[in-house]
Amino acid sequence: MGRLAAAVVLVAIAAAACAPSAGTKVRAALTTSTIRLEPEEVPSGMVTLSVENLTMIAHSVVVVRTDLSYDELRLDPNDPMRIEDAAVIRSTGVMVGNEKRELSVVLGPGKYVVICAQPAHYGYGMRAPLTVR
Ligand SMILES: [Cu+2]
Repeated sequence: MGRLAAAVVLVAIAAAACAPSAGTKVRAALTTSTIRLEPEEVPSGMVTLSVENLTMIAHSVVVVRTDLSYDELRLDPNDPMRIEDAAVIRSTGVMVGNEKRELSVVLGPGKYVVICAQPAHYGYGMRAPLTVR
C-alpha cells in the first residue's frame, strides 16, 4: 500500500470513530403480530428506530424501560401507555398503514422493550426486547 492510500484509510477510520452523534440505527419492522428489531442489542447513546409499518392497520411504537421480561409487561387494557413496573420513554404516536417513521431516543445501559400501544396489540405479540450495553 502506498503512503497516500494508507493516509486515506487512516482518515476514513478516524471519521468513523468520530461520528457518535449519528447514533445507532435499529430497523423496526411491524407486522400484525410481531415487532422485529435488527439489531436487538445496541451500544448506549443515541438510538434511532427506523419504524416501518408493513401492515394496512394502525400501530404505535413505544420504547419502554423495564427489568421485566419483554413478554411479561402488564399493560392497562384501557390505556396501554400505562404499564406497571415500566417507564415509557418515547412513542412514535399512531402510525397509519404502510407509514414509516423515525424515533430517536438517548438510552443508557439496561433492558428495554419495544411494544405496540394500540389496544390488544401487545397481547397479539407486538413486543420485542432491546438490550443497551
Ligand atoms: Cu400494533
